[in-house]
Amino acid sequence: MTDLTAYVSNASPFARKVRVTVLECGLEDRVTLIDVTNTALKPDPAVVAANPLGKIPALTRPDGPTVADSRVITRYLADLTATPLYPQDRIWEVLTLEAMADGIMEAALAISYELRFRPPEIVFHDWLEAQWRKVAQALHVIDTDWIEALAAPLDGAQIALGCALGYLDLRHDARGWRKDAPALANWYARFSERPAMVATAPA
Ligand SMILES: N[C@@H](CCC(=O)N[C@@H](CS)C(=O)NCC(=O)O)C(=O)O
Repeated sequence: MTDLTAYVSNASPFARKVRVTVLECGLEDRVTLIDVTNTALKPDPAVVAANPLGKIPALTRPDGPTVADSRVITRYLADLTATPLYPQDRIWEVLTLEAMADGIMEAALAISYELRFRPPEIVFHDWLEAQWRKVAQALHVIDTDWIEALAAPLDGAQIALGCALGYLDLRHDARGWRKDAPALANWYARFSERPAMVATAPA
């Protein structure tokens, strides 16, 4: 029975969190994925109808309001299937690391938007570098303090981090994030081989 609909796109790292979670929770038969082209300047009307913020991912369901914001959707899907992606005994670590991964995506996406939408003559280069510093600082802290946490059974933070690193490869490969985060690079090399990551890799 397909009763849930998720608005997603191939390149969006936030939407990829949901696409990976659908697969990891075995929900492919219940969730219809609708691929949209959605930007702040040209939002998809169906996305705005589902989520007034005009952002993807958004998940509509028959028995309540649209679930929006990737980390709310992933938790909803995990809860629906009793998949332990948010284990109570380490919930604050998982939520904190997921928030850090989402923050990496936000900063990386802000760089992409600045370069894609602002006329080249008024691109604010200091601001681009300030956003990249956030990414680099977060990667350093994860590489230094969080590698042990990444060895735990699959959770929502690992999914978010995998999608954040995949997005860095997709849009900011030239920055070479791996050279300053070797342990994280090792973890990601293994994590990105999970079938759900392979199946959702941006084309
Ligand atoms: N905090 C949101 C961020 C979602 C987000 O920024 N999505 C982007 C695509 S990657 C988007 O829809 N942007 C359109 C806009 O900013 O209006 C989440 O975790 O879902």
